[in-house]
Amino acid sequence: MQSQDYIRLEDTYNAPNYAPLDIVIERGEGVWVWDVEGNRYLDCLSAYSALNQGHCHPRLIRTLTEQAKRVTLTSRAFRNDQLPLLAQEICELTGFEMMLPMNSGAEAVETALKAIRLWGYQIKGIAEDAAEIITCANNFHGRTITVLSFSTEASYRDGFAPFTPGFKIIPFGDAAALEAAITSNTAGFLVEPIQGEAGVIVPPEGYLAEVREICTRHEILMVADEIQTGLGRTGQLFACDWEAVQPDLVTIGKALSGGVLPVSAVLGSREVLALFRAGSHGSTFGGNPLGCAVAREALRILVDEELSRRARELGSYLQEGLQALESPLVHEIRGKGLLIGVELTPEAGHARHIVEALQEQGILVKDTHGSIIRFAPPLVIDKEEIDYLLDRVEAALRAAKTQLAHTNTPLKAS
Ligand code: IF1
Repeated sequence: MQSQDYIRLEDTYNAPNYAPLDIVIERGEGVWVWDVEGNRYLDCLSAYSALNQGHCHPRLIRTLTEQAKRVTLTSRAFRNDQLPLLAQEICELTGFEMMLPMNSGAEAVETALKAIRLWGYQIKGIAEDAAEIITCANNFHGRTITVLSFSTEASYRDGFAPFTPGFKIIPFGDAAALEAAITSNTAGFLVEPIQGEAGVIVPPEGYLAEVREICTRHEILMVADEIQTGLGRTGQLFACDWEAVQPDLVTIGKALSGGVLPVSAVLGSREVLALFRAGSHGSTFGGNPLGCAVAREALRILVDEELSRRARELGSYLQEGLQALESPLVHEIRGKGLLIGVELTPEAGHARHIVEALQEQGILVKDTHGSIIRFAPPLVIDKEEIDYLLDRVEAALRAAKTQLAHTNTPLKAS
């Protein structure tokens, strides 16, 4: 079968809740993927930062297959020999006291929201049903109805009402707005240290430290969603580490399994996470031994291969390289580590055009909000591969510029 055959099948039998690029991936290794025709591409999306350790890392595949032969799932009705070790290792690595394992990122966020409310009622003493949680405009925390209740993106929300009450939305990056929004019923503040889906929006320096201080002073929980920014992506284990901030709760997912299986977790203090009681929360697959074994190895790879340091150094190298292209079509380059957003000028037209040109050159990236291209390759990328990427970005931007000069109209998405 050829790519077109797979695309036709997918479009016939699979719900159309995505508009993917027309590339059908068959195989992946490190930073590279191959389509069914055998064309090779440099993956600069990393499944939205889930593949920090690269595609099919040999150590992860070995752990996966070895554990799969032993036992894959016990449910939490019984104990297994992997969950306790993951919990211990993750706490020792991150400095948190406890973990609560789930599967998808959205589930980890839902879990954190439940933890905030438990703490609000039981510890802070908020009156029944009155707890409020503050969140930020342009956030992305997942797709469940409760999480969409505080999304500000119409395309994610439309048609899915009624929503869950109890959320307040303030501007991102504005510590004064947080302070002003807090009432005696506020239990927590949920925030992405860098807003990923919004277009790699980095808050003003000092924001996270100020948020920490405000949350402590007003006795509310600071909850950082590090599902996209965590586990090395921004050049530190957590993006909050850039400001030496320890939130009360952190959600992680994506790269926790190195892109092998859905494994997510909430990390936090005993004071908060020990409020869950038997029966008050759970998941059939959460904490399964296969996922836990893979996550343990994924974390060891992060440490052994110094992926945070790589992201920091190679991220600067890539950002500087993009800057040095001095393309007139680029409005701004921003980000931290290997989470980089390139915002095009209005003149450049729809970013999808450049994304498709890059695909033809063997580079996989994704546009967001029409004008932003996200570069987030696996953290195992090396300097030569970044040079390879920069050459092709330069060519794509130059070709787009030339085409613009000829047509004199902004490029449209095809
Ligand atoms: C999609 C975006 C990225 C996340 C943060 C929780 C979740 C995500 C900070 C939920 C998920 C994803 C999911 C994927 C696309 C993607 C995305 F463009 F939509 F926003 F990464 F930038 N918190 N992000 O970024 O995790 O339940 O998906 O495991 O929904 O299409 P999940």
